[in-house]
Amino acid sequence: MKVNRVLLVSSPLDDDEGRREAVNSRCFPPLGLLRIATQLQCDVPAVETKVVDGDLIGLPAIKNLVESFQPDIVGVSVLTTAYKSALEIATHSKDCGVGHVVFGNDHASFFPEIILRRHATVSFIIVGDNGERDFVDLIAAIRSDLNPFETVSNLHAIVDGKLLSSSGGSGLPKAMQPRKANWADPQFLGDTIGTYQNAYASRFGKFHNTESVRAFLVNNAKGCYKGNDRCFYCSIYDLKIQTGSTESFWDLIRGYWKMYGFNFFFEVCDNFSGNMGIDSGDSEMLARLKGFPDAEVNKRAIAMLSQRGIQIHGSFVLGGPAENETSLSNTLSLIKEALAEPAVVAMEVSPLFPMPQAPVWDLFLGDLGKPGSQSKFEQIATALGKKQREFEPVWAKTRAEFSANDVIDLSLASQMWADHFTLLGHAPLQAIVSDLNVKISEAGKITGGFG
Ligand code: B12
Ligand code: SF4
Repeated sequence: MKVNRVLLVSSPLDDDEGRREAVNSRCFPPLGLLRIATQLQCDVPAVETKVVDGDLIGLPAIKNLVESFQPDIVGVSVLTTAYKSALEIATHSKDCGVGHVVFGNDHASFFPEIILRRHATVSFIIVGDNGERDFVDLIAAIRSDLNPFETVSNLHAIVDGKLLSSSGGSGLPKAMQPRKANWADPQFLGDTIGTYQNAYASRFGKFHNTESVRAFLVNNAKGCYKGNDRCFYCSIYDLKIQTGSTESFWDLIRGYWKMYGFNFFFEVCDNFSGNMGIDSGDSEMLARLKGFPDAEVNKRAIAMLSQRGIQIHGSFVLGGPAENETSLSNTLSLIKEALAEPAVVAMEVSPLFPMPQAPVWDLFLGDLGKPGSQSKFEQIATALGKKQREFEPVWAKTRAEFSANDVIDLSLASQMWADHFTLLGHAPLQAIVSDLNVKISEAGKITGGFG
């Protein structure tokens, strides 16, 4: 098939009532897509590639672009919170005669078969964290009319009613060599690079003592050391550790600085990044959420960062498993202390959202088969003062709503979680989150979050 034009779209956040943006939303471009576009241009230069950020331009503008650019292939980056928009983009693309729509990123990776069976508008799903390699191999295969399942890793599609899947890489000759261009070429952003950098500077510039900060994303390390025992709410598809060379990383930083004048870099590694997951001020809650039972560690970390002049974007989760008045009040005290700390420049307080792949998802659906799930559940049930059988009617409802379902109503999930798995309930928690957001703004910090 002829492939002259490829459009890569980061799906915009679904328009759900009450959803808030992250503190640095629209301050950074979609790095994963930029890296895919950069690699595509390098390997298949004949293809014209555009990258667009749905959160920046919105769904109607994306649809217009599909009409005017007339791509042969549309690749969509799909997170759980942006899945409904992604389906709309797929439908519109197919209506406009696009040859193939390809979904990638976390949400697509969770449910390839369900998505492909339910939505004929989605032609392929590439799961996992190596889009630079796998998407580029797919384009090359389609252009050469080769069977993509022989040359592309992590690929899924329905063919003649059957799910076809290629393995995770080994055995496929091209995939043996990862071709990860760490370089993400800012030229794909055109003028919008200024839009992002101005948004960052106007929101955070005052904390850098300068308005001339020019921020950009980089990523030299993926994955997390807690891969086998992930945090209770962690909904990242793949936590396998992958790192690039330190030398080429610094070359990259020097290159961005010299060529483009970028002078502030946000490393978005899964396990450490610009956002500090403080989560809770209660030791028992921290043990349940993150597996370390010491709220003092958080306080010491804040103090140490502050002493060294390192600014903190802190995030807190309210409504953890069996959250009660005491644990909440410990967290509220820590939030109060953090608000008085000048090094804390941004704070996100969110209710807990159960999302796929996270340990909370299994407990929420009563799927206790994984190692450790049963004992985790029993501890939480004891703290809630309930017997396992009392959860059966709740699980019947959560399974009916969320099992084997690609479209997740996150507001409902969060509400059902807080009502049945905490001692506080959803409505009071929501009220506290709203009140805290007012206080965070009044303290001169940037507010945002999830929920
Ligand atoms: C930076 C970041 C942001 C930035 C994004 C900037 C931007 N414009 O992209 C901002 C702050 C704006 C943001 C917003 C949000 N984020 Co965010 N974000 C991240 C973070 C920290 C890094 C992402 C990144 O750039 N990684 C580096 C690049 C190189 O890798 P990548 O994005 O994974 O892309 C690779 C593969 O996934 C794949 N791929 C990606 N897209 C595609 C598309 C195709 C077609 C193919 C084939 C492959 C492919 O190939 C890429 C290259 O290897 C991740 C956590 C993490 N470390 O992954 C959370 C994360 C992705 N965010 C998350 C969430 C929840 C949000 C928000 C809802 C927060 C909010 N309240 O607004 C919004 C959602 C925005 C949206 N439209 O969906 C969750 C998603 C969970 C889920 N199950 O979906 C994550 C995993 C954090 C977490 N711990 O849970 N985020
Ligand atoms: S939330 Fe962060 S620290 Fe926890 S398992 Fe996920 S990546 Fe690792």
